[in-house]
Amino acid sequence: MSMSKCQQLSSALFKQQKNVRLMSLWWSNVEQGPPDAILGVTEAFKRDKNPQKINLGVGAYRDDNGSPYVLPSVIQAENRLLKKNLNKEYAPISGILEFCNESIKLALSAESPIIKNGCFASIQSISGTGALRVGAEFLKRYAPLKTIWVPVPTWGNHGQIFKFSGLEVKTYRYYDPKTCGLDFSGMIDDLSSAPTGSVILLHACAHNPTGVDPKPEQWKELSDLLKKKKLFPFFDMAYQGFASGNVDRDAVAVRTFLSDGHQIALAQSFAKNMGLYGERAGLFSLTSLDTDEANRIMSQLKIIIRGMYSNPPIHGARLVSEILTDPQLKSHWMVEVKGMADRIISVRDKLKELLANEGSTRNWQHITDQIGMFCYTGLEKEHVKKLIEDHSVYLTNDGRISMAGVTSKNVGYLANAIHKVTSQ
Ligand code: PLA
Repeated sequence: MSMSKCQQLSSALFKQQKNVRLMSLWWSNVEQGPPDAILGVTEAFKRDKNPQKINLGVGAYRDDNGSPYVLPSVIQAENRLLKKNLNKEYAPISGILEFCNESIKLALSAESPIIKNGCFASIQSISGTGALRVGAEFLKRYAPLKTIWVPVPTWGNHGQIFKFSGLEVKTYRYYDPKTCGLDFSGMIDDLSSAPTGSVILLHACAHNPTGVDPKPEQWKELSDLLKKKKLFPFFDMAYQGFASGNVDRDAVAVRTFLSDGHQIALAQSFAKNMGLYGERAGLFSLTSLDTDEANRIMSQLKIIIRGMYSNPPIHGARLVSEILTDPQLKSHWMVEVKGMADRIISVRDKLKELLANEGSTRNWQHITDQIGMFCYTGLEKEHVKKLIEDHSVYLTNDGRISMAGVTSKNVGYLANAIHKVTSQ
C-alpha cells in the first residue's frame, strides 16, 4: 500500500525529529540502573493488583491492620507544635541544638561524662542515611586510614554510602548461615586482621538484615579487641528501642565502648523508633578528647554540611525535641516503642507456630531467636522469586522479611505461602 502525501510528510518529520533527538542527546552513555534492592521491592509491590499482596521488603512498621502507624506521642507533639505557631526560618547548619542535645542523651544516657564534659560534636542529619554519609565524608578527610570494615551481610545501602564518600570498603565475617546465628570467632579473626587505624562499622542493635546481635559480654570482648588493635568504632544505631523494646537496653553496645574509653562515631535515626520515616530526623556524632577538639570537629562538620545540603529540615527534629524534652510525653513514647517491639515479637511466635501447623519440617527456630525488625529467613533466591510471582509476597532477594509488615491477619497467608514454596 502506497503512503499518502500526509503520511510521507509525517514520517519525514518523525525521522527529522528523531535525528534532532539523537543529535541533542548528551547522556546516551547513561545506562539503565538496577532498581534499589530494598526500595525497588516497594515499587514492584505497588504495581501488583492481587488484593492479598504483602510488602515485607522495606522495614516500615505497620499496625495490626497493615496500616502505617503514626505514634500517638508524635500526634500529640504535632498538636503542640501547631499551637506554638513557629516560623519556617532556616535551622543552623548543624541543626536544632535542643534536638541534637536530647538525641545524644538518648544514646549515651543523660549521666554520661562525655555529655557532662562537652566531649562530643553532634549535628542533625538527614535521618540515619544522612548521618552515615556526613560521617563517611568526615572520615574520608580526617581518618588515618580511609578504609571501613562492614559485616557480612549488612544493610544494602552501607556499601554505596561509604564508596560514594570515597572510602574503601572491606568486610568481616558476621553471620553463620549454618547456625543462623553470630559467627563470633570469624568476626574476631577478621577484625584482628584489620590494620591499625581502620574504621569498623558496627550495628548498635537489631542488626539489619540478620536480626542477630552480639551478647553484652561479646560486645565487651569486641570493645577490648578494637582498643588493643587501635580500630575506630562507627556505630549505626537505626533501631534504638526496636530490639528489646527498651531504649537503654538497646544502647548497651555504645555505652560499653564509651565506658571502656573509646572515641566513637555514631549515626542515629528516628525513622523507626518514632515512626518519622519521611521526616528524615537523625543525628551524627563524634566523641572527642576535650571541648577544644569537639569545637574543631564541629567546625569541619559544618563545612561539609554547608557544601552538601546547607542545613537540615526542621519539622521532624522539632517533633523529636518536643517528645524528648517533656518527661511525660517521653514516657508515653517509650511505651509505644515497646508496643511496636512486642507486636513484632508476637508475630514472630505466630509465624513459627503456623509454619509448624502447615506441616513444615524445616527448622524455623531462628524466626523467634532473631530480634528487631527483620527476619533473615534463609529462603533462597528461587523461593523468593516464587513467593513474589506466585503469592504476591514481596521481600528482598536475600530472603529478609520485614516482620513489621506481618500482622495477625496476614500471618496465616504468609505461613502457607512460605510452606508451599519451601516444600515444592
Ligand atoms: N542503617 C540501617 C542499618 C538501616 O537499616 C536503615 C534503614 C538506615 C540506616 C537508614 O534509615 P533512615 O535513613 O531512614 O533513617 N533501613 C530500611 C530502609 C528500614 C531503607 O533501606 O532505606 C530497610 O528497609 O532496610
